[in-house]
Amino acid sequence: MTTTKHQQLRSALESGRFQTAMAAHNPLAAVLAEEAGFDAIWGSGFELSASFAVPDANILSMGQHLDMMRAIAQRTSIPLIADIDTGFGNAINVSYVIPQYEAAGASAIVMEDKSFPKDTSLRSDGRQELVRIEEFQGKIAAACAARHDPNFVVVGRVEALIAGLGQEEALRRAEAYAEAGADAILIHSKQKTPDEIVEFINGWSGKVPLVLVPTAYPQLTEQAIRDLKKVGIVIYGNHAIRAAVQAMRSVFAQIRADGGIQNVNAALPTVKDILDLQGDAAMRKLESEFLR
Ligand code: SPV
Ligand code: MG
Repeated sequence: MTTTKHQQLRSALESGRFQTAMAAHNPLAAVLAEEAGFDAIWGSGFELSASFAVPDANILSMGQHLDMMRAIAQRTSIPLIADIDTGFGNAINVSYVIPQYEAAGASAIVMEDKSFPKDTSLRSDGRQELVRIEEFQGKIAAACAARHDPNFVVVGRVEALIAGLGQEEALRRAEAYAEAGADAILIHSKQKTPDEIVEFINGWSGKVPLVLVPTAYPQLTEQAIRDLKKVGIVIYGNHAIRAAVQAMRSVFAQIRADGGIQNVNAALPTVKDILDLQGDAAMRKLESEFLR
């Protein structure tokens, strides 16, 4: 029997095999992340919002995110970890949301303990309002009960450090969410050094593995994270969209400056490269088999 993407992710988490996940805002970014050797795709709300040029604050609908997750899962063979923000409502909404993400091909969801509509975590002076611990436990339990495949992974995301509520509250929430059934805990920090995260990790019981998103403290390398022991997955939360913005800005500016594409052309991927990424070979095969 072949191992499914869900099994692959769960067995890595349970056996302590460290996983890296790269953000994607569309299937092309996801294909490139898989090609680069990441273990999983992060179906980032921040990236998708940015790709629509709107804030990451539940401005996009769940349907827009879900459709993108389905498109990403169809074009990749590594597990997809879907960012479902706050779960789009209360525990009842979560019960209906999870089967849709599972059917779309996601292998995991990450749900955060903020109130709906959320504000993005890394914005300075963002509106960071958390729901009650018991309420979020209900949402975690609802997510676990709603999955069809027991290998589908439910990650509870603690925003207490982001909200400035301190280590004790963050640890209390993490413990409560693991108690409610979360398979892993994403602990987020926007401090510019890893100190806050390292302190949390040192205080963590280790009941379930942790997930980190080191955007704000990029100096924490994968090796340093591994050495901290309790972390199962590192997520690079926005590097696909930032790379895309950098590349487009630079190429667009050069074309304007040069008055044409004569100088940028050689430095860009070839059209053949893009055709390959589009899956051209598979279509040619279909043509030769079925076009009569
Ligand atoms: C995302 O990528 O959408 C995340 C991570 O949730 S962060 O933007 O850092 O909150
Ligand atoms: Mg997000």
